[in-house]
This record gives sequence, structure tokens and C-alpha cells, in this order.
Amino acid sequence: MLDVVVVGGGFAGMYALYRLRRDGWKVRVLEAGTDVGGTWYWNRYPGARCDVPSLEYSFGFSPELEQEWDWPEVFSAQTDILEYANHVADRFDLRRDMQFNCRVRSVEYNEPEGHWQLTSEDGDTFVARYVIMATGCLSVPNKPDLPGADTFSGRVLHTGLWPKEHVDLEGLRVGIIGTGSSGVQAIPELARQSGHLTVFQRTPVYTVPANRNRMRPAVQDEFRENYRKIREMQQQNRGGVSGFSPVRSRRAPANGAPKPARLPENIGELTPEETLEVVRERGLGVLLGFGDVYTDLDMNERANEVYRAAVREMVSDPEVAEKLLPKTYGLGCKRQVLDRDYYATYNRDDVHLVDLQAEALETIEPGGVRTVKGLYELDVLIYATGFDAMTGALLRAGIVGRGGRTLNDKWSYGPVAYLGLQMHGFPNLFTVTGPGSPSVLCNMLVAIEQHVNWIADCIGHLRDNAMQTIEPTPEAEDTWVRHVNEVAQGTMFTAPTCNSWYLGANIEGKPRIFMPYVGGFPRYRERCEAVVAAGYEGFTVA
Ligand code: N01
Repeated sequence: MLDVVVVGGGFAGMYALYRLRRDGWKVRVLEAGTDVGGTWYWNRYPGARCDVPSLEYSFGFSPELEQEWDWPEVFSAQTDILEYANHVADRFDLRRDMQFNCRVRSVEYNEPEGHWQLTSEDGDTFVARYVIMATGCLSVPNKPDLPGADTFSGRVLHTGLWPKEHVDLEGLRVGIIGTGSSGVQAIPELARQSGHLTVFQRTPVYTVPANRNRMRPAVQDEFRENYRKIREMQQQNRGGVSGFSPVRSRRAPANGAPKPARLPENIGELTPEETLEVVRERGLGVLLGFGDVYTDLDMNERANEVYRAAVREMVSDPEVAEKLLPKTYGLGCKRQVLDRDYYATYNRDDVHLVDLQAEALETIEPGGVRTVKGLYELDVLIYATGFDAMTGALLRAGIVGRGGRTLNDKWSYGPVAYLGLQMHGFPNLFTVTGPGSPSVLCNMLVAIEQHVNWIADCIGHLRDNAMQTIEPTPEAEDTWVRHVNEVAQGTMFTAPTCNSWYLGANIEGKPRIFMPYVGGFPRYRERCEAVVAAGYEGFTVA
């Protein structure tokens, strides 16, 4: 029998293994893929990269690791992040306690024995006292059930399940459905790699240019010297990003040019014309820096208007530009998308935009995608249609708790969990970055380390005190869920016009509940610490 089974070999599972092994537990990690990396293992589509700077989106648990790893770019590409994951696995000899090609089919509580039994799709079984679900927030690809989809005779791909082998698109007619973060990153690359690209867009996106800078060694060195302070700053920041600004390696303005003027805090302090001028000079990203854009619906709409005016200037065909303008929801409602050359891609002759709002998709046929206007002939069809986020992987794992109650039954009206860490009725089962925790609104690596440390401390506490089980009380769980909902009210995330995967709105039939904790990482972390200081307040420990 094992002490702990960890499900998932992404960054959360890797750190859980490292930490729990260090604490003397017998641990096994079960991973469906053939190797480590989680989201960075599966999302290999062209253009995939991170939207958090790599010096921050990296583990903080090992000062040696921080010193030895070189990041080639400020915002890393998927290949570099996966290489880092592999390096971490090698350096800490993680693979010897990891089982790959092992997709978990059921996770069942054996109440009399007080242990969990996990069964893989291949029929392997694992028994452990504790289970840690490190299954990721965006790990179950969503593939909409489009009419005729199975009849397509060309190649079908999903950005979230991209093959390991090189996909040669040269000269081919490629279609892509979806213009969220994945689609927006992939589209410029696919346009470059394919013969012709057709983009099927249902909802236009707000996207701002990503930082494309190479890493300057002097900046990396300065980070390395200050890493302890930076990790502390991350703990104090809402999104788990330190915002550390290098002093010594700061670049002098070119040719002694004056520093750009500081922008006002609120968009309301500028006229729309002035704002557009600033956007022309500094890019669309400036719109995200104004505080009132997120708190005042009128100011939000003012920013949206400026955004639309700027896009009209970037896209040469006015009809195409008009299709690309988001009009039904505002900036800040969805996860911000970052791009490289997204709008410029629509100025290419070999890229065609299909607005599915204006011409509905009728069916997929052997030869391509048919809308009410006709057939778009394709050799390859790519789904960039997102994920069953936050709850998808947990609900597919076949989790059965005390008294035979399934997690699917418990969560039939939406996820109910205490601190996004545990659920009543599922003793000794923990979730890393589960619903109700900052998770996707935080630098994932920071959120993961905080959760894993909390869980490791918790089971260490049980061991030290000869206790057997921990689970939240239903009251603590309900109070927390109410709090998670209250703090999300009145934000742009839950505006009536907003439909995002944060709300489960991208999956038909999924309850509309705002799932991540929007109160900020420090507030959340302090709450977790206070719960422990009060003797695991809200938990039943026996
Ligand atoms: O998924 P999405 P994603 N017919 O759900 C469309 C992270 N991430 O994979 O908006 C036609 O955002 C859908 O249209 P609509 C990041 O957190 C990060 O792009 O529902 N279209 C939408 O356009 C991100 O938020 C990075 O109308 C359909 C698209 O598919 C999260 O992952 C990179 C459709 C799905 O967009 C998810 O991003 C990539 C249908 N039936 C991902 N169903 C970075 O770090 C769906 N769509 C930068």
C-alpha cells in the first residue's frame, strides 16, 4: 500500500512528488501521457507559449534550480517550458516514482479500511491513504459535437491534444475553429505554415500584443540575485507575479530619448481621442492598465470602443475588420489573450475569416466545412475549442466518496469545495488548484506550490498527531462557496454579458458558476494559513 497517490504528472504532480518524497512518504504519480509536463506536454500546437514571464512562471522551491536554468525568452514557448519540466524531472529523479500511460478511471473510497483505491484504464490498481488530484484546470479538451464531424475525410487535430510528431501543413488547406487564446496563438503560425488558412470565428476576441523579447542575460542575472525577495513579492501579489523590476540591468532609453510619459490610472482621465493616440504609440496593451476599465461599465465600454477603433486601423479590409471587432462583451470578462501578429495575419491573401454569427455552420462534410453560404474545402481541420475547465478532469476521474456518493452527484449544481482543496464526503482526497481557489487567476506555479505545501503540511500534521482522516464540514464548505461567489459579483468576470470558461459557459449544460477565487492570492493564502493556525478550522480531523 502507498501513502499517497498523485494523479497527474504536470507541474503540480511533479512538485507534489518532490515535496512528499522529501517528507518521507511513499508516493506514486499516475500520468496519462508518456512523460511529464501536463499542459505543456499536451498543448504542442504551433505558436503555443506562456502568458506569464518565465522568470516568474518557474518553481521557487529550489534555489539551485533557479540559478542553473536559462530561459531564452521573456515569455517562453511551449518547447522551452517542456524542456524545463524535463530538466526538473531529471534533476530530482522524479520519474522513478511516476507511472506514465496510466489514465485513472476510478478513485474509490474504501470506508471501512479508510483508504482509497484507484484503477487505471488498463486495470492496474493502486491503494493509498491519501489522494492528490493534480489533474490541472485546463486538461480536458472540449470538442464540440458539430453535425457531420465524423465524416470529414482529412486530418483532424485539437490544439489541446497536438501530436508529438511534426505536423507538415505545407501547401495544405487548413481550417481552424475557435479564436480563444489557443486559436489566436496558432492562427499566425498556421498561416505561415499552410497553403491556405480558413478561420471559423464564433466570437471575436480582445487580444493584445505579447512581449516578444529575447532574455537578456543581465536581466536574468539580476532576477537570480534577487530570487528570494521575488518569491516573497509573488506571495503578496494578487496574481502571484512579483512585478520585480530590474534596476541595474534596466535598458537606457535609445539615443537618450525621453522616457514615455506616465499614463493616468484611469481611462476616464483621458478623452477617447487621447486614448486612441496612446494606443497607436504604445499598442493595445495600454488599455489593460487602466483601473476603471475593470470596475466601471461605462469606462469599460470606452476602452472597448478605443480597442475597436484601433483594430479598424490595423486590418486593411474594412469588412474583415468589422467581423473581428468584439461587441457583445467587454475587456476583462475573459482571460486576457496575448498574440503575435494576430490582426496582421488577416491582411494576408491566403487567410480567410468566416464569421459564424453571420453565416452559420451547417455541417461538416468529407471535403470540408459547410456554412449557409457554401462549402469551405479543407485538407486539415483544427479544433481550438478550449477545455472543460476546472471541473472537467475531476468529474471524469470516477471519484466515489463516503457512502458511495459520487463527486458528479455532489457537483451536479456546480463545484462545492472548501478552499478549493477538499470536499466534504471525500476524506483524505485533495485537489491542487481546485475550484474555489485562485488557480487560473494566479501564476500557476505559485498557486501550485502553495497548495502542495498546504497539503503536505496537513498530512504531516495528521501523521505527527496519529490522526487518520481530514475532510471539511459541510458548513465550512457552503460558507466558502458563498464567499467565492460574493467576491466575484460586480466584477467584469461575472457581468451579464460575459460568457467564459471561468463560468462554465463554454460547455453545454454546465452550471453557470464562477469557479476561481477572485479575491486575490494573498487574501486566499492568508485564509489558508489562518485555518491551520486555528487548528484546521472548518475541517473534521479524526
Ligand atoms: O479556449 P477558449 P482556448 N463552434 O475556450 C470557440 C489557457 N491558454 O483553448 O467564444 C464554434 O478560450 C469559442 O467560441 P465562443 C488560457 O487560460 C493559455 O483558446 O465560445 N466555435 C472560442 O473562440 C485560456 O483562456 C495560453 O463563441 C466554438 C474558442 O473556441 C484557456 O487556456 C494559450 C465552438 C475556445 O476558446 C482556454 O483557451 C492557450 C463551436 N461549437 C490557452 N465551441 C497562454 O498561456 C467553442 N468555440 C497564452
